[in-house]
Amino acid sequence: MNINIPKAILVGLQLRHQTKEETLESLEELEGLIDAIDGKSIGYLVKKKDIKDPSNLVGSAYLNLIRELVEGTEANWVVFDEFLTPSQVRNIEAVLNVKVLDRANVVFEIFMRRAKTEEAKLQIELAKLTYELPRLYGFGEKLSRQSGKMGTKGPGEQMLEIKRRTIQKRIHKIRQEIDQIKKQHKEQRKNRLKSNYLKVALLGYTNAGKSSLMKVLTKKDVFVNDMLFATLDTKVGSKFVENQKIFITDTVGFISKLPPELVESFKTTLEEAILSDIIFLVVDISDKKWTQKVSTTEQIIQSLGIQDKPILYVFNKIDKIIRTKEELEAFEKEFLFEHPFVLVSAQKEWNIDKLIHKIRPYITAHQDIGFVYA
Ligand SMILES: Nc1nc2c(ncn2[C@@H]2O[C@H](COP(=O)(O)OP(=O)(O)OP(=O)(O)O)[C@@H](O)[C@H]2O)c(=O)[nH]1
Ligand SMILES: [Mg+2]
Repeated sequence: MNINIPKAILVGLQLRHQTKEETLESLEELEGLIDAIDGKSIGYLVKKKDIKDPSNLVGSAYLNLIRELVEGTEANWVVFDEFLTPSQVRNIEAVLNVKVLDRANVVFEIFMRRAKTEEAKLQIELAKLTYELPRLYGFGEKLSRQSGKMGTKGPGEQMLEIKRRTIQKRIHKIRQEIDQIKKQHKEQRKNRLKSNYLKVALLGYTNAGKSSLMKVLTKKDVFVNDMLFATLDTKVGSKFVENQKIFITDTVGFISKLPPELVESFKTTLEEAILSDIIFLVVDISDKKWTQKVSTTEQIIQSLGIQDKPILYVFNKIDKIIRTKEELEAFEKEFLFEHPFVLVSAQKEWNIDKLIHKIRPYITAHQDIGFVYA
């Protein structure tokens, strides 16, 4: 193993309402996320616990066990598959003597590395600071106790106050900058919204093939890559179906246990999706965990408040399950799913015509209603 690659031990909690299977699946995903920030998982631990320990999450005895493991394996990171408070991080680091990360840190790091446009960079910084701000409390308390005097602000508390104000100011500034960028985009969006055209949003788990579908449908040159969170910016392309223009939006991919601050700040990026008429919920059907990934995506769709829009489930990467297009028809007949769906391969361009066919009624209905947006 390359000595420059940090070795990570992963720690997951199995809480009262969870099965071991669920915890392991989440840990497996975390392994992929760590890979994306150039770390290497060397093993994982699952701690069964009814409630999280407020001071160090897993309890002191278990922490000592992790320390022994860290020493024995010379691990560089211990990554917890949870969201930790700063005091938990400090308490855990004090015992383990290595870098402690939580799931949010890893996700923010990936997003920061992937962000290309100014808007995406600002959104992520905003999410990160919003995550950190409430976590500053407690830190000052502890430091100010060291100052001794009662009733006066200790140096720790003053430091905390300065840090808090700096973060608040930065958050304010970022919001202004994002507003500015949004204003620039507004005109383009207004034209699209005012038009009678149908708007389709591609939503789904990261790596499901949303950008690949976008590319096939619109011929727009979007970034496609076999990595988590390849797309961080919403991109809009258009296509003509029976002489009618439709707009298609590619969006950022989802994962389970996404820090809520990130979902919140990505709402602006996902605005195009929020304003769409139909959702294509893209699923990698070759992924053995596709059902869970569908549920996660549905939950995020719900948190965006767009669950009542028509949703077409687009099962992609069917070429990884069946060998030829001829077999597809037989497979389709066997495949049972309770919502409207279509089986496609963006890579082989199988069933793309069928996918388009499915939205034809919406295009017609759209024109009949004569949709005009204010
Ligand atoms: N075999 C196969 N691979 C596909 C298909 N569609 C996409 N891929 C591959 O899957 C990987 C992810 O594709 P993307 O289109 O970047 O996925 P995405 O959903 O946009 O991912 P994020 O932007 O990370 O959310 C790439 O390596 C694609 O080449 C398909 O139909 N079949
Ligand atoms: Mg993409």
